[in-house]
Amino acid sequence: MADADLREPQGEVEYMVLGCGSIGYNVIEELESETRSILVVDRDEKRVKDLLDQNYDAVTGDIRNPAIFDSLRVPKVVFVLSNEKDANLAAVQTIKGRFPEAEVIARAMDPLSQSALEAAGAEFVIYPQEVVAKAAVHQIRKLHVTRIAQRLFRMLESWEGALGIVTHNNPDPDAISSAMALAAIARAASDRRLQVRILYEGNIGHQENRAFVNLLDIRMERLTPQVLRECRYLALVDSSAPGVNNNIPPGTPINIVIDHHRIESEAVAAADFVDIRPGLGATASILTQYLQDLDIPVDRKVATALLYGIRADTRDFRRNVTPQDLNNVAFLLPLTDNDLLDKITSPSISKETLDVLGKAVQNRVIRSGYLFSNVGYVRNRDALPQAADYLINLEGVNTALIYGIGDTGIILTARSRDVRINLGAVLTEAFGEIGDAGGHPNMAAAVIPLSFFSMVDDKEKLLSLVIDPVLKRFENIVGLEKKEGRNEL
Ligand SMILES: [Mn+2]
Repeated sequence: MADADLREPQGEVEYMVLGCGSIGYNVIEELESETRSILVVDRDEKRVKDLLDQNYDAVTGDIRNPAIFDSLRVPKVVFVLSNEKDANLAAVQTIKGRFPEAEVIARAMDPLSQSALEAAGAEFVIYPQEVVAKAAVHQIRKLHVTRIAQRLFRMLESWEGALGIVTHNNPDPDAISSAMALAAIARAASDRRLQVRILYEGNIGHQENRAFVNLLDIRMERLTPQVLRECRYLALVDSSAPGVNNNIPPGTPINIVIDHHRIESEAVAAADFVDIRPGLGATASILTQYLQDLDIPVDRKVATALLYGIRADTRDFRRNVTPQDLNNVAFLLPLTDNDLLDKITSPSISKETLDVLGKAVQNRVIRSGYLFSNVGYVRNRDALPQAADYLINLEGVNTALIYGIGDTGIILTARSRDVRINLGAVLTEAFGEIGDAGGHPNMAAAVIPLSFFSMVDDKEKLLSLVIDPVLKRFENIVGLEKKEGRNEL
């Protein structure tokens, strides 16, 4: 091929820029830091002369004319950036037609030419107006977020005394890690003048959550009226108002609310600082962002806790997770303690959970793909869903209903792999009127209070007396009662 020989020998060029107005010029300036191996083609002779004066390689030519490429060696990367949409489209078509290997980045003049350029084979099409609009909105959001964190910091800076950080009842890793991070921010802001106390009610049931608290050595206190009086300031994390899934008496003044749950406006406390972002997968994600924005050093425990909090609330980054959450995870990753994280996620099973699992396996009754199992009296409710998760894997089982009796009533947990059944709806229909029920199509739970029977000592006997009509409601709705024969396993 003779085409390359027509020009002065210039060796291989890495980039070609077609059309060198203001955008083209900015691109070559940007590329300049890594290479001078750039060839510019522009039809304006004066512009080409200016570029040559600045020591750039440039030739005069109309990029609409396919013949100009006869005498030019087309490199791997071509920027098509003139401000004429027909010229850009023609150039992309010629290049893609003749040099399919070349990677083409093209400038669109409007949304319509954007799709035409893509159809012509451009690898990447830039519509500058859109890029500017996106950057502008992104920047202002970033600025707002940073301002929010700074406002929190300045507020904490001015406080003295005790700050109670209250998690929701039966706190989960999201709530606990958020409280830890807020405590770290409060300490940094107040130069340790603020005495920070993390408060909770209920229990920490699931063995993974207990491992989390123990291994990270998290100090938490019970939320008692006495402790509440001692705290001059109160913050709520992962819940939005006093009395909303926490034991603070409604009406108590709250200073800080940080949450990610979608809520009605009445359920948000009037506080000095409120940051509720239902878009995010976890409250821990919001706190992680504060730490980044404020440039506060994050210690290993806090980073590990936050990462675990985000992971748990998003079910291993599969539920309600946003790019923002993943950015925050990326920030935390190098700061976390991997060994610790491993230990939390594979904790040893507590004796009670093991007992419940054992009873669930032993007492199972299977009928037409439905597994029922009575686990008797249970103190730790979290054991039930774990048993159901385990038994749903049995061969021949599509739906598992595990039930037992707690201190206040009958507890049922169900799991299903059967796409025809909506468990949440079934349990609500069966038990919604006589108790609390709800859930998702494939996992649901119900609690039926037994207020009249709380005097009974032998809870298991009580359960065996009342369970038949209870199960009947479930069987009727799923249509199980019509099928004859009990093939117990
Ligand atoms: Mn949460």
